[in-house]
Amino acid sequence: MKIVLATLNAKYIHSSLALRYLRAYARADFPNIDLCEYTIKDVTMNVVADIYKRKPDVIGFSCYIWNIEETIPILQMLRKVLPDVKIVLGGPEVTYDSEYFMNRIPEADVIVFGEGEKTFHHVLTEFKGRNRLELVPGILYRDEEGKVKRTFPRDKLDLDEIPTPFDDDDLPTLTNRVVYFECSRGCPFTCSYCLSSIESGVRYFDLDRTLRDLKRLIDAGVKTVKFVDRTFNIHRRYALSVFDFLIKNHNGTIFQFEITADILKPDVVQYLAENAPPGIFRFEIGVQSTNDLTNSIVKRKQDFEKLSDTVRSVKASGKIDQHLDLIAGLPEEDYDSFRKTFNDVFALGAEELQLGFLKMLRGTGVRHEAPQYGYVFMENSPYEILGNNVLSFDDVIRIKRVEDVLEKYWNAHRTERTVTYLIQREFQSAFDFFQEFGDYWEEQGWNRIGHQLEDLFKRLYAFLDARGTNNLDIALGLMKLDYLQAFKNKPRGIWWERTLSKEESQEIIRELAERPEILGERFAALRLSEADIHKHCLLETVPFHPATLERSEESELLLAFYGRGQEAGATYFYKQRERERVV
Ligand code: B12
Ligand code: SF4
Repeated sequence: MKIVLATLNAKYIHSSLALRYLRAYARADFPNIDLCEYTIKDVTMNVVADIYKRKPDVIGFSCYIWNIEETIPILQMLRKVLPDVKIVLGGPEVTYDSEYFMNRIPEADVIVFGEGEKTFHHVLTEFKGRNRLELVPGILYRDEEGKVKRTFPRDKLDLDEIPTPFDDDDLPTLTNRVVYFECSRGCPFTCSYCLSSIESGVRYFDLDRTLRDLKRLIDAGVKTVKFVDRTFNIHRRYALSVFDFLIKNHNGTIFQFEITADILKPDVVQYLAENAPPGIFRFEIGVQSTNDLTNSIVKRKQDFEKLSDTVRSVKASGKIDQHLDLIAGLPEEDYDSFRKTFNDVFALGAEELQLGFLKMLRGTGVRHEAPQYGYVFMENSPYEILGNNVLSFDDVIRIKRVEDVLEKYWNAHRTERTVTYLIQREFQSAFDFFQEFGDYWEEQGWNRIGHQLEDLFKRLYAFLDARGTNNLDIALGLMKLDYLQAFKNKPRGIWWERTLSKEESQEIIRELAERPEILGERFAALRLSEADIHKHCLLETVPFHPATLERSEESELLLAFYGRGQEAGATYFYKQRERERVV
């Protein structure tokens, strides 16, 4: 029996863990399985042609919120060109409201709900044998008259029954993609917007097996591993063992974890602060909302004080990047309350802050309770909200404008100095900066055109200028620093008007070549000749003292040095200029 296991990943860089498990579990009895990963951007016809040419008897498709709308047309075409093929669907998107999907997708023979490994194997066994699908727990199927029937749910698996999902011949295809990895299944929490809250209990893979699998990924040269455990740190000892193992064995692989920050114990943070190699771990922390009423409605227990302590301590360690998530549009969180949530969380200073909108996932509590809070939302996936009784559609689109500039100007790490300064000194709050800028961005029609790095800076400057921002020259100075930092080599052009004439620059360079100690010992130690300075340095002035950002009486000379073989960014040297003298 020839089997194709297929899915459309969100992007090429992602990979499907589910398909790898299904194959691993079935393979001993059904060795002829092709694992086919496409993306949601792939042309439907090409996907259909690729599956068709494999001449499968059974096709298993993995369905998620990000691919269901693109998967359905593929199934419709496959049914036409392979009329006898058995089509089996599984995955979180079809696990709930499965009858709806059996009706919407008449091409599907079977839908597997919940955990799929054992059930898929069982379905294949029935296809090969007597076709008694009514004996398979955990599915919906069509009986002889075409009626949709549902069987009882299957008991949960003992996870160690599942063979490792990572094959030796598969590993080379994964090195440059994100490899998803599970230590556990299930979440003890009950957040009503999340599918993981539906199933109770947490099960673990045997720790030694976990460490063995991780070692294989590291040895294969995989660049990024993302743990998909719902709350990685719920089991303190298990988590510490994994951290400890990775600290000793990481070999440059980057590991991302979803952490519940308010329960991460200070001793674990301290252990990581002391031992974690910089840049190897990354924490994703869902904060979602700081509004107590909202959190209690969605049954999310969260101690924001403790969460903040953890985020600050991790940040202070300087070793682990943190990515904090917010959800706009939760029940009873209106525009002003969301503004507060945003500002509370932004103040923690995490490297990234992601603002998403509530999605009414099939199967979740918030979807069941939607009428109670006046929700209107998209009919098809991703079921994003369009408003509710306290948040109008106008508010939703206003907040979308915040999301847009937040991504470009904060999460992309291009304008950190400038934005931090503006928020601290020129705007009432972080949210107000992003909102005002986002509104201006849209008014100018910039959301309809592309932009190079230089445009991002010019647009920020234009916005600050148009609203009559105080101390615009200081903001401009910081923008210069942020801009110059983005290059590995001396940039060819700059977007602002130079403050030093050619003659002045030449004179300064001559003087610096003769007396490099003017810029301090570190600069002198570089031993640059006049030609080197011309080639590797860029001279500018900024109107503030670099340490305090207070306005200097005389402008400050800035030298940006782009060293040979330097990883990224410029090294800056400063010198206060004196009246009557060039330097
Ligand atoms: C990795 C991941 C992503 C990746 C996608 C990777 C990819 N392949 O392209 C990225 C980061 C892009 C992503 C994005 C989003 N995600 Co996501 N994501 C996950 C995550 C963390 C892991 C998925 C995974 O591998 N799990 C492990 C495997 C083993 O479990 P599984 O996928 O459920 O598979 C089992 C069964 O479902 C079944 N099964 C699966 N496929 C098949 C196929 C067949 C034939 C059979 C028989 C059985 C079967 O058997 C498997 C083994 O038991 C899950 C949470 C989680 N921990 O599962 C959320 C999750 C899948 N995501 C979710 C959501 C809501 C999103 C977002 C909408 C979030 C947002 N930003 O608002 C976005 C979507 C973006 C978009 N474009 O619309 C929801 C799912 C909603 C849904 N109905 O699909 C989940 C479950 C999170 C949650 N708890 O609510 N996500
Ligand atoms: S949001 Fe996180 S903590 Fe809450 S139920 Fe989902 S996985 Fe668990």
